[in-house]
Amino acid sequence: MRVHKDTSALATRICWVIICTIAPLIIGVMRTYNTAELQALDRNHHIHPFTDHQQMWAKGARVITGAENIYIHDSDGNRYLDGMSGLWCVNIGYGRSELAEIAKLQMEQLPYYNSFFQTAQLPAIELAEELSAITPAHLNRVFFGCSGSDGNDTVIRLVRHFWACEGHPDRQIIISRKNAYHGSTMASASLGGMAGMHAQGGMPIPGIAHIEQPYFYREGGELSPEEFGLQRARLLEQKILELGPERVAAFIGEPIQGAGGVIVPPDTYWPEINRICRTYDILLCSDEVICGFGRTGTWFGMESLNMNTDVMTMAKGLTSGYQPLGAVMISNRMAQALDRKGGEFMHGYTYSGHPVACAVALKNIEIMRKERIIENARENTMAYFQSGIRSLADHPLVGEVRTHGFLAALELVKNKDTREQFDENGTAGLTCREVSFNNGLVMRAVGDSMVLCPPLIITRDQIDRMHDLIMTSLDQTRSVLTK
Ligand code: PXG
Repeated sequence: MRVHKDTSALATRICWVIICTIAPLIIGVMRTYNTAELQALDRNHHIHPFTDHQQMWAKGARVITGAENIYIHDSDGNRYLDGMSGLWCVNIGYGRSELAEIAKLQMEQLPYYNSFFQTAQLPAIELAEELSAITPAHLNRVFFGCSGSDGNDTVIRLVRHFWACEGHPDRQIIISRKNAYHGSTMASASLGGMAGMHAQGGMPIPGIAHIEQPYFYREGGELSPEEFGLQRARLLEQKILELGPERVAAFIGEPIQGAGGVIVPPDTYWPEINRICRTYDILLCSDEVICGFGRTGTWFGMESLNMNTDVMTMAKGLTSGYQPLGAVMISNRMAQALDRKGGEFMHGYTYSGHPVACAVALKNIEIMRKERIIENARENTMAYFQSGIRSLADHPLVGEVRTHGFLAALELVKNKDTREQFDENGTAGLTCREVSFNNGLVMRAVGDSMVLCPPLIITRDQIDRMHDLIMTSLDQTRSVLTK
């Protein structure tokens, strides 16, 4: 009897503890923040990246409160299929508790220590080794940062430092492409070729040159894709000769341009770029921030697109977006030169090799390997996704379909024969994005190209569902635009 009494008293106490701790939390959250209040606070205090604030304030920010698998939820209880993996990054999907657990463990053991001045810590050491293992054999040294943008700043400094070590300090110029996206710092945005970004704040910085992109649909003219690929690649050769090979350090490109609208280059493009870089001994930098970590069906885009990369930038999928982390890998040739003659590399960030971010990246890669996420996608779902997307070429609004791996773009046009756009302001894209959000699907609009980049774990059933939502959204967009 006594035991029974004690047990029930204990149970009552536990119930009270639960009620007293959880109820105020729930009530507190509900009372403190409804959507309108959150939007008002946001409006008053928060500067958003790449956002027209006047437009956003007119309707209020969409407040995202939770996520699982391939879905996100907003503060009004709506659920959306996230066709963009967040911002091209949540490759293994949302809600993997293993990543939360490893972050907690690492925070308890060593929440922070730096890698400056001859110190090191375990997660960064292990991750450096793991990245050497999963990248092609000649890439074995890594520099850590926090993002793709600072990674590309690091690329500029590393390649210039390398050439100085090799006795060619005049090899300073990096060649990039118009409509490329390499980040948002002064240097990485200058590397990028986004005219709108350059128009704000005095970019590009000196020492960077741009050539045209391999955008066949809009710029291919009468050429075949193969001829166009060669022609655009040979612009690199022309630029090198114009600047003088002794002044050029490197060429940088995304294997497939992501933020530029999923521009998949013709098959002839990268092999010709490889040849040109080899001929003039120009370093080839592959910006893998989007194409890395399985996005194209191999660990890195340089593998599926056949690039002879000397330097590789990665971020996003490195942690599946669960922690901010970036990395730059360099070839053995570069590493040896830096070892021999580099001295102190005067570059680094407080959070270079952050132990929590590195621990999360290691667990993310472990999950990808154990669950064969890339292989499964390549063997079971990517081709299925692509054939569904390709079938949308028949839709009256779709001028071109571009797809590779788990990347796709549907370019919307007013007239499929003439490729005429609805207008110059991306109205068609913005309309379609809004309509698809209302239908429960996140797509990104790059101008009038509707872009998709779903988590690699998406199943065939979910792809079917996504396809239906895209179809409905295209039909509704057409009704709005042709009203
Ligand atoms: N390189 C590439 C190829 C990228 O796509 C960066 C570098 C910069 O990474 P960070 O981590 O500094 O953002 C990126 C980022 C968009 C969009 O609108 C794309 C990116 C970032 C934000 C928005 O499509 N890509």
